[in-house]
Formats: sequence, structure tokens, C-alpha cells
Amino acid sequence: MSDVAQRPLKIGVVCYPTFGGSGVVATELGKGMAQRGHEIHLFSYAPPARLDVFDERVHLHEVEVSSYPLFKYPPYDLALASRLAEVAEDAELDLVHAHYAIPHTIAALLVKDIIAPRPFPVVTTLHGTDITVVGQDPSYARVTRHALRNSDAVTSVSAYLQAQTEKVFGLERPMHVIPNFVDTQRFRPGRDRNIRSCFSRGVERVVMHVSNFRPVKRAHLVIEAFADIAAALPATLVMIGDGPDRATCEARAATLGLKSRVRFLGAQTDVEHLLPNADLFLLPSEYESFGLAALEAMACGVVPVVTRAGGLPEVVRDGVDGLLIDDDQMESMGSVAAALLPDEERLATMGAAAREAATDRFGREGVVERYEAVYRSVLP
Ligand code: GMT
Repeated sequence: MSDVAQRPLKIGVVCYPTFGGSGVVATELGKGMAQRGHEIHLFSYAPPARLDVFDERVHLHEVEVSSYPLFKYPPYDLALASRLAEVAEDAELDLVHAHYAIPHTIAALLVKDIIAPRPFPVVTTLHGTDITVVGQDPSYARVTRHALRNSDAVTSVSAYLQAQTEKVFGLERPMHVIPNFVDTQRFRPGRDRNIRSCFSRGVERVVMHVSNFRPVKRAHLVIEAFADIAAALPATLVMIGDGPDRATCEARAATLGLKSRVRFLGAQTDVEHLLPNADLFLLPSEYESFGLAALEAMACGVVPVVTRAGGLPEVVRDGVDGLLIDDDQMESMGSVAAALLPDEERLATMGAAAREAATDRFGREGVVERYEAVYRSVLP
């Protein structure tokens, strides 16, 4: 085996630090790589939400953007490229992994030019909205295409997203489909008696939703579905996360007379302690390229009820480890959930299958190895 096939790598990782899935995947992947002996240099404008370990192999580089009166729009991408170029040379990075084509891959490609002839392979992972929303926006389409064509390797988190990307951008090169993964030690079944009784008040079923309350999540449909559930049985709805649609959801819950039965917890850093206390997880998104939140629920043994859209059918197997609802049948989400909730046996069987799927099909180790193979394939 050659040196390149074995030696520990020095890997730059560029990601958004937010609670959204791409930042979580980037950070967890970086942690997984560090555990395999690689050196990780994470670049973001703030510490990523899941970066909670103090591994000496993981280095965080916060990107500062100077603002001058002339800069109406402070150039974050240039500040990122500048910091990345410095570290690429000082720490002798072998490659960079950009999560999100815009602006991360573009900044990485600039660094490739800046530090040439030193090789600096760029791996880009597409997470979804970078193609389905941002990439198709006429103001960004050409740079997105440039980012994809000039990356040394492109990966996508689902086969659905790969097909969409090929359709929209017509890439000549093959893309690797590498699904997201979940840390099944962190997300695991096991109720906390205090949390559970605080949510369920002893007798009620607990339904949960976790998202960033962006319009694509259609969080208002969770409230509508819960109205049907609450009409059929005693239940509490726990809404976790924050974002533009939260206020509308709160108002709708009040209008429906459900204020006392719906809890809005806002953004939470320890979702893994809350999720196992749910009986059912609802995700009525219009689109998800993958649906990491559903996978995290599954890892906790909680049955997901989700839209049959985007990459979600690649994660949830209908009737086996969750339920898929056709997009034009979303008004039935509440009645479907209300029929399942009293059925202890079916809930337990599907919950166990969900946990098994999370462990066997989406465990961290296998996915980290697949990314490592991609990294090694782009090295000179
Ligand atoms: O879902 C979000 O709003 C956040 C977004 C992101 O970029 O962080 O999530 C996308 O990437 C996740 C990780 O790969 C996927 O699990 C989500 O499905 C995807 N979101 C959408 O496609 C809407």
C-alpha cells in the first residue's frame, strides 16, 4: 500500500455552524475522522453547535469578517479564503472538504489558485438547499455550476439529491452518494422519567417535531395534524427549534385552543435527551434532501411520520420503521398518527426497527470510512 493510502491526513472542513443538518454532519464527520487519527481544521463563522469535544486533533478556525464603511456587504467568502489559505500552508493541509457549494467551495477553489502549485484538492458535499434553492436562483446558478465542475470530488447525501443535481447542472463526472449518519451512542432509546412525565403529565402520548421552522419544513402542518390527534386521545405536542414560522405556529395552536397542550421549547442543544421521550416524530416537510432530524428520532427508537418527498423515502421505510405520507395526502397526517399512537405493540415493533435501521444502515463508522476513501482518491 502506498503512503497516501495509509497515512493520517490533515483535513480542512468548511461548514455553517448552525443547528441545521449540514453543520451537524460536517462536525460529526470531523470528530469521526479525528477518532481515526486524522487532523481536522474546522472553518466557520462561529463554533458549530455539535463541536463539544476537546480532541487535540480537532482545531477550530473562526473566520472574522472586517467591516469597513465601503463594504455594504462584508465579503465573508474572501475572509474565509484568506484564513483557509493561511492554515492550508501553515498546517500543510492535504485537502479541504466544503459542506455547501456556496460560498464554501468557491472560497476553497480560490485557495487552490492562491497556493498553487501546492496541490489542494477540494471535496464538495451537497446537502440539499444548496442545489434545490440557492443553486437554482439565477443569481447563483453559474457559480454553483462552476463549483461543482471544478471540485475534485462531489458527494451528495441522497440518491434523490444526486439525480436532482444531475438534472439541474448536468455534471459530466459521477457523484458519490454517501448518506448522512447518526451517532447511535449519543442518540439512543431510553426515557428520562422526569422529562417524560413533564411532557406527558402522566397519561398523555408525546408527539415531537424538530426543525429550524423554515417554510420548507411546513411546521404549521404539525399543528394541524396535532389538532386531529388531540381530538382523538390525550396527547402533548413538543415543538423544538426556532425560525421564521415559529410565531405562526404558536398563533395557530392558540386559535385551535391547543395552547396548553403544545410546548414550544425553542432551539435546544441536547435534543438527544428530549427525543427518546417521544412516542412519535412528525416531519411534514415539503422537501428534504435527506431528513437528518428523522434519522435522529429513529436512532432514539421513535417512529417517524414524514412526507414521501425528496430523500426521505431513502431513510424511512414505509410501514417498517416509520410511515410515509404522500404530499397530496398531508391532511391525513393527524388521523394516521392518531390511529398509530394507541397501538403499543405496533409502535414498539416499528420503534425497534427504526433503531436497528439507524444502527445498521446509517451508523457513523461505515460512513466515515466512505468519506475517507473519497479523500484518498483525490490526493495527488
Ligand atoms: O434542513 C435544513 O433546513 C438545514 C439544511 C442544511 O443545509 O443544514 O439541511 C439540509 O441538509 C441536511 C444534512 O444533509 C439534510 O438532512 C436536510 O434534509 C437538508 N434540508 C433540506 O433539504 C430542506
